Amino acid sequence: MCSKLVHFPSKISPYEFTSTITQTIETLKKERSDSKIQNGRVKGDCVWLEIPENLVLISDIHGDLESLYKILDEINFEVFLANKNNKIIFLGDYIDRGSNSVAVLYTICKLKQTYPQSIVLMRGNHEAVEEFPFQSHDLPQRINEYFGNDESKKIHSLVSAFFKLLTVMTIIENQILMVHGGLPTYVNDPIYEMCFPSSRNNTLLLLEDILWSDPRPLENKEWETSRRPFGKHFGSSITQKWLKLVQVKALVRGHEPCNGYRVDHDGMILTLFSCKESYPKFEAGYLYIKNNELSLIQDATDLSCHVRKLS
Ligand SMILES: [Mn+2]
Repeated sequence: MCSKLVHFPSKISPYEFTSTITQTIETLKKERSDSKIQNGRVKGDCVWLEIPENLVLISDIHGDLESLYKILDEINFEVFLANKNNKIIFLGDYIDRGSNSVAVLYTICKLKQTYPQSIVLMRGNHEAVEEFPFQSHDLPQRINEYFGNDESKKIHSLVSAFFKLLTVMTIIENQILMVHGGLPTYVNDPIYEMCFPSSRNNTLLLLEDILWSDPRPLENKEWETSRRPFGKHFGSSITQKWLKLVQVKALVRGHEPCNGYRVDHDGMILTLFSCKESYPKFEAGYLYIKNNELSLIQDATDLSCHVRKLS
């Protein structure tokens, strides 16, 4: 157990959970309306950051509280987050599959509450079930088990409102681009569209690819249909186009189990995966990199040297 996570009750009351999510919703709304975070800007669903002093990237957690606590302990999170020039960026998929989705949600909200300038919470496909419904989504059941039938409907709709405020793309200027799943294969100026959506349809098309797609080594085609219910498989020509458009050296994303990390598309993509509980055949990892190291990287292969695996 992570002994240092202040004010963490062993059993979260419905009131404590509800007020924490509500406060986090207010924080995220304010961040969007102010268009800013320490050393960065928030525009629509995008966050732009200068290079942080120290950067930690945490990918899929899927209700695995133990892995999340291990990472927070390893990085000495209280000291790390007290410095507003440091950032922890979460790549989404906080819930489902693991045994402790409720406590994971509570923890990430508590972190955002306590250190609003140092935490970026991104959206994963598991946080967008209303837009892209799929089977094997167990959050409603977990909420029901934890808080009981009377409270669960109200709590679930509050959590859904929180999910809609999570951002979907983070850019560390001139260095890396981050999304949960993959890169959109269309729309003329996708970045502009993400920041200033022209229509809900366009936004949904982009959102589907960003939250659901996976990179594959495709030859002679830009993309193909995915094995998943949504999104696509995108090839390296799409990745190349995006890295040039955004002027960054690599894409970092999660969404696929691997042994902590995997490098794709000739060193253009780093896939990170940060949980173990529901994926015992894989390893969990997170990225920890200092500003001088980040400015020196050439590609995702260089970035991968800074992945730390959980024991
Ligand atoms: Mn995912």
